[in-house]
Amino acid sequence: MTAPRLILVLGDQLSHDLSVLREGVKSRDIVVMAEVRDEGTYVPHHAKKIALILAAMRHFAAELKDDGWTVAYTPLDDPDNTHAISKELLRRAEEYDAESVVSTASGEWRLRSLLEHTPIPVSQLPDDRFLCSEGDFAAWAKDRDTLTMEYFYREMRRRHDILMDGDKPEGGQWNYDKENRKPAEPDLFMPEPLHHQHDEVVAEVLDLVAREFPETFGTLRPFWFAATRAGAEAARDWFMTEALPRFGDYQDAMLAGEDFLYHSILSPYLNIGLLDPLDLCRRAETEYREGRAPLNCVEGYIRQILGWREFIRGVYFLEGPDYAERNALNATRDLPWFYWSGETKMACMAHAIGQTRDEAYAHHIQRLMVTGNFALLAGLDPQQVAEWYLAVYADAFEWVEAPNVIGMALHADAGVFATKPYAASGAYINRMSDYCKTCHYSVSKKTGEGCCPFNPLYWDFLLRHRERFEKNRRVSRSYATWDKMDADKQEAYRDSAAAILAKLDAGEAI
Ligand code: DLZ
Ligand code: SF4
Repeated sequence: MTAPRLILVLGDQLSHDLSVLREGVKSRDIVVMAEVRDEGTYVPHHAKKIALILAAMRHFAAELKDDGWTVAYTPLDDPDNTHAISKELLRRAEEYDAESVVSTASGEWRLRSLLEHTPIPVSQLPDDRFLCSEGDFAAWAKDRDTLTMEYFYREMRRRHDILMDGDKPEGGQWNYDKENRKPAEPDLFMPEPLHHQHDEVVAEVLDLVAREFPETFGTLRPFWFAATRAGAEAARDWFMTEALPRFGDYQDAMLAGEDFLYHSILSPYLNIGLLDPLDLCRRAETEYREGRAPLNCVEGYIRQILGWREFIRGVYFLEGPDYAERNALNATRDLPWFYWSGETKMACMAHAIGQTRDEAYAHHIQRLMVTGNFALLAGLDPQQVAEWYLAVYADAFEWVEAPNVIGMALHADAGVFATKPYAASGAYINRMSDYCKTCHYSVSKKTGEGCCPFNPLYWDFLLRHRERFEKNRRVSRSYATWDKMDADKQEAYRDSAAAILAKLDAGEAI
């Protein structure tokens, strides 16, 4: 029999059909899994995110053992732990007399490169848990001037035969987004996501995280994420019946005190491999076909998974290792401390950040149009902002976080796929939420003391980047509005923006 190989399984690769497990030989190879400090601290991950990953890794390792694999598992507090993935591989190679390692390619350029440079040869197989391979995405993108998610999505619908009526889209339209922008009203019957009971593994991991990462961001307890496949599947079934039928209508809405609305909260499970993307799409489609959920909700949900999620990953790997370093708008302002503390008088920011601290979760519009929009308008350094998003969300891994932050929210990639900067004044937040009602600032006040900071910062942002954006058809109207404004009003906007930015620079809370 040939020498054993090590099979590396990372903390976001917890799927039984992982390419490297399909390739491995149970009777010969050793699965290596390691809880290491390097992965826990390359950004200051949210305590709940670390706990979810470690608890799910432990459950997955137990499932592999039950399935007949030999698993060399290093707990975080093992005295022999070297606290780095590549060093753990070397240690295990010596222990098991193995000369090579196979892995499924990581979702981050950083780890891919680290594994390439490990002294023992590591071959990295494609991660085919995604529905569009990196090669297929590159072929689709080749010869296109602009990368448009909508066209990619249509091809994915056809290719995977999801929500199709022959060769036409179900219902006659590909996209029902126009129906999905309703502001929400408080509703006594709004569903609460499933809260999973702790088992022994979770209880032990929570103690471990509290002990080993005492300074990390975020509230650890109460902890209600599932850490097993069965738990994640129960959360999936809950979403399909309880929230999907209203998901679409209110997917962009925000309400104070309602952290989840009709969102699925499945992305943390999906992104570590406990759920399968095609299965989610097919189950959502069944809800529509059997008359339990309307088409606009089901299509909107499927678009997030089959369209947006695959597209975004395609962009990350197509654009290359420097993608996360881009800063096309030369934004250099430091991330204000209130992104970590939540201590700001802006109610929208305080709500989005406060719930992020407590739940390691905020939905897409909070991320894009509140914290992301503020970062764009205030000219915050994209790398500091990206690090924040990567750290604070339980579902954040760089393949998904970087394009959403660097590309979509901050336009720091000069518009690889976003045709305009997602800049908005307070009016947008007021339309989509009830945050402004209780805010220290007045959303209807455009300038001066007590004005909503988003109002002057919006104009200041557009003016700072006039050369770049004024010919953009999707923004040019705003420049025309500015040009028609009285000089006094223009000056008041400029002065108010300068005062807010000066406060940020002085480290003062706003
Ligand atoms: C995010 C994370 C954390 C916090 N801890 C571990 C760990 O201890 N061991 C491990 O194998 N993976 C961990 N991960 C996930 C990796 O960082 C992940 O594979 C990369 O972010 C690439 O997506
Ligand atoms: Fe946010 Fe402005 Fe509304 Fe306050 S007034 S909640 S800062 S948008």
